[in-house]
Amino acid sequence: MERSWLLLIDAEQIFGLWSFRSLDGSYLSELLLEKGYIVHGIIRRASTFNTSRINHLYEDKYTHQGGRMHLHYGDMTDSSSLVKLISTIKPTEIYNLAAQSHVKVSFDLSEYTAEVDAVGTLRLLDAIRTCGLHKNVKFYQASTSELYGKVAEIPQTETTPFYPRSPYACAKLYAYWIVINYREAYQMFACNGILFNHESPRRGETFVTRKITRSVAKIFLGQADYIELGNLDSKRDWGHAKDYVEAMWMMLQQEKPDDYVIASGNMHSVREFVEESFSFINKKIIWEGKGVEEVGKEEDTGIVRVKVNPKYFRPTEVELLLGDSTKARKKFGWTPKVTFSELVKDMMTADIELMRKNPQA
Ligand code: GDR
Repeated sequence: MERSWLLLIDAEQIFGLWSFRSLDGSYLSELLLEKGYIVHGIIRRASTFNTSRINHLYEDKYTHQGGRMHLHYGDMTDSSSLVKLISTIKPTEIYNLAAQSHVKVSFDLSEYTAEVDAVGTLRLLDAIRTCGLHKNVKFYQASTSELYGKVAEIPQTETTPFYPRSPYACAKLYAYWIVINYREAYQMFACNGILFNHESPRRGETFVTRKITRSVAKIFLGQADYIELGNLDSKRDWGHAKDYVEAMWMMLQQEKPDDYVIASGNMHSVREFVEESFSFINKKIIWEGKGVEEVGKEEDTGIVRVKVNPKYFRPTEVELLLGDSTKARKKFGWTPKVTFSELVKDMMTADIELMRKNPQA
């Protein structure tokens, strides 16, 4: 296969850390390198090392030299950095995975979230035009199931109306439409992947699935006693990130650009995710109390392992999400391979190993 250039963007900022944290970025880089691509990633400057998820992709992980993986400094809030990178690299595919991607944090950093997630997408599209590459580049936009928010129908498809419920989702709504606008106005090959929650052992520690598997692993090893969570009734359609990055790539290989829902088609509550994680360590959790009084106890010992802390509640919550990815299946044969219990098993196995090696992790 002929080698292609690719520019991969990640500019996620969480809790003041500028870092190449993107879990999708690391899986997508692996997939594209396997396919013979040259991968260019954008990272933000940090005062600490921030490339742990992709270090294994370098030929020389200490100098980040050689091989087909390259990193550059750039930022979604800095147009000239985007123009410089695009004009030098001349990529054929661009995957915009850059975001302040934490929904709860977006209520605190609302303006910043809009700056990166909404206006940042516009800057990137405009940088492509400024470089005169809008007819040559294929563009992928990381859109999200959060757009559906207060859901109008179940399951959600490409035609379900949007009702965003956070500054994050509002910013992503702008990005979704500006991508469609540039597709129609300038005939750009630009696609929105409306991805539902996708997880893995590389998931950031503040997202609920990873928070649960890390804590249950610690409880199993005697390093922690309990976990504190927010809304246990919230329901999500969780899949494995490895499956979902394949869909991103497949979208850009089609004849025409379009928008696609990518989801597992199964929905579970946060409570069920907790139960499944504890069942991996042979513990059954029973629930007592209601609302903020609710606790999860170990059935055999009665020890409290789960507490509810209102500090994790969101001012406006997305109660449930369930996706229907029939369009992607019919158009390019995408189906998820990893089931819900396999996902939990993968994350639990990895976190037990991680905590065993490094209890401070
Ligand atoms: P989400 O993911 O908001 O769906 O967005 P997250 O894992 O943060 O929350 C999922 C649900 O779990 C509830 N919840 C908690 N969430 C967190 N983070 N911490 C807790 O302690 C907790 N307790 C309960 C939440 O209220 C929520 O309902 C993710 C992000 O990756 C987005 O960037 C992406 O667009 C969407 O998935 C698809």
